[in-house]
Amino acid sequence: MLKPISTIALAVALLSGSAVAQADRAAQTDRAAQAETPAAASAAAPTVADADAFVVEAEQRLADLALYTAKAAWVNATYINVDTDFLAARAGAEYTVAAVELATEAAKYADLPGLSYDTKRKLDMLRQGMTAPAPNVPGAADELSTILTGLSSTYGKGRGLYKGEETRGNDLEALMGTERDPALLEEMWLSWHKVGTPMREDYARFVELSNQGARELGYADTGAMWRSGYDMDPDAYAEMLDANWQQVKPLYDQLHCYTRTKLNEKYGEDVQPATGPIRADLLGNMWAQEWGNIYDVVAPAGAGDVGYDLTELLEQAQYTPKGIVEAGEGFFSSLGFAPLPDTFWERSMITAPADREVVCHASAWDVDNVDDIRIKMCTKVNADDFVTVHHELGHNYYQRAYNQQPFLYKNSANDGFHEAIGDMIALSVTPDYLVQIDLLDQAAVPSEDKDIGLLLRQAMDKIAFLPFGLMIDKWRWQVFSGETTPEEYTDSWTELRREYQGIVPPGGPRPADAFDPGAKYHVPGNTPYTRYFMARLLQFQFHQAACEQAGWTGPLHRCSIYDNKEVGERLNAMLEMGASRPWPEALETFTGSREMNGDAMLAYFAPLQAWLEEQNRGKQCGW
Ligand code: X8Z
Ligand code: ZN
Repeated sequence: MLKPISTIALAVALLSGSAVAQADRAAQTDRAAQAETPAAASAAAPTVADADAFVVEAEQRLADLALYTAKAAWVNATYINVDTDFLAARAGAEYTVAAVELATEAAKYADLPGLSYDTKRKLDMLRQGMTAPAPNVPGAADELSTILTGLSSTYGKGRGLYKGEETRGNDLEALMGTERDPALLEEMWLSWHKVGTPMREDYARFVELSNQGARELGYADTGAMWRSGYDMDPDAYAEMLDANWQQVKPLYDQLHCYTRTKLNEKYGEDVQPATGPIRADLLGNMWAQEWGNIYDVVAPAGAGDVGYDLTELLEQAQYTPKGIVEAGEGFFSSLGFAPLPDTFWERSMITAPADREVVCHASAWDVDNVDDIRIKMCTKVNADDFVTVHHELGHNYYQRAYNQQPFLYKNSANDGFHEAIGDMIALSVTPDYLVQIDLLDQAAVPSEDKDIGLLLRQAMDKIAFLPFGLMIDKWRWQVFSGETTPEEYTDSWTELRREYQGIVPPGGPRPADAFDPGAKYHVPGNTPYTRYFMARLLQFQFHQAACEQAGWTGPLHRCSIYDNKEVGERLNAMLEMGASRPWPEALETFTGSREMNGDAMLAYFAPLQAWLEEQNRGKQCGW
């Protein structure tokens, strides 16, 4: 990872980092010529030995800075105030200056003949692993870092309205899942989206600065730099994502069509017309990114229904937030992973503190790159956070698995892998598993005739997410390339949401000063988002492979790898590789395939797809 780049990126990068480098450009810049490390200064024509020495030094320097930057970022994210903003911004700027300097110098060695595999790979990583490169102008790194810290803290401190009362973002998120009054949903949606309004100018300035930094490093813009981290040609990467989306889109279209019908039946033509896009606030999630919370609205009539609700089970069993984290740890322990260290429990933030501002958006941290792993969540006792806890712990167990690797390999095979591990574990949260951990009575395990209900519940989260997972960076890539100007930020966002997700904002056209992208964490947090799209596909590939390894022959959605040490060992073999090899190799290690695609996901949902087509027969689908 050239992990942290900005304070915010740091938090994120520490949890999932940027991916592996593609060395294809990076021309020598002026700065490269001016760089003054001993290796560079000593020889006009650098040697392989110089390159090796440079990489060793670079890793040490970044490791030292990463520790300090991570601590500043942690304090900031868990106690937002003017002082921690200052400290986090300062630390982030120092990291960025070092990372840019090293990227520039790495370019000088990258094309030397005779480099070892590792030196070459690490040079490539040094060149591209930044999400917000600063230009080499005095004060630019400080300005960039201050902007990003400010954006993240503004998001963290954001409030919206519920029944006229000021409400924290985290609480609104949960209410969007349970509230069914369209007027109140609209109130929450509209008020929360105002959190973006004051960010627009700063965001535009961030785009300008980071683009300048990216160009100095030889990239067309920041988006091009982001796309270059995947062990493949950057254009081929974008094409691979599009092809994957086309593969799964028919299933999304069916789910959209079916869900729209159910919403129309529930709310009537005035609130949700039977044709056209879906109103974004009716789908049980602030961003309409996952729809599982409205499963009750779409559940198959009568016998097909699942028969239990995970949130209710957790409440009935009086689970606490910490209890959910313990359940997550229990799953990983059952696979043979060592328990979380004491420091995890001492240092994590598991619930929202009452007396200070924090960034509630969940994240997992690897503060010292050894075993100071932590999560930061404002955990609630509900089904969403049950899954999110497993998601975050997936990051932590990955981080610990690769902690023997050299610094630049302390990362996932690509950033989608990091996002997929905990989700893959959560796919094993089957009814039978819930019985094993005493959450569900054996008698309440849904019978085979309820499979459609189980699949639909899962699809509402997993399939619904796919276009959202792709459109965020479609939007950002256009912003970075200049195709979308600051005046067009929100219109282009709304347009992409309509095109990909088939949704529209409630309340008519957006106000002229709106900056809706700012109301989604990863935009002010500057976290690249295609990782989550990849993770949706990868988690099903991992789940399918794990179930095969376990000898499972039943339907994939009933398979749980709980308690299977052999699968755990094989999973660990992939995790401990870190970023040392190109991602197709890591994928092959665990699944036997080098291709990322939607095959496993479609296999999992095949019965549901047929059922949806049946339900939608005669309907005019699409929007
Ligand atoms: O941001 C996250 C995690 C932290 S890496 C909670 N996720 C994405 C989101 O919430 O937008 C997980 C699913 C997608
Ligand atoms: Zn994550």
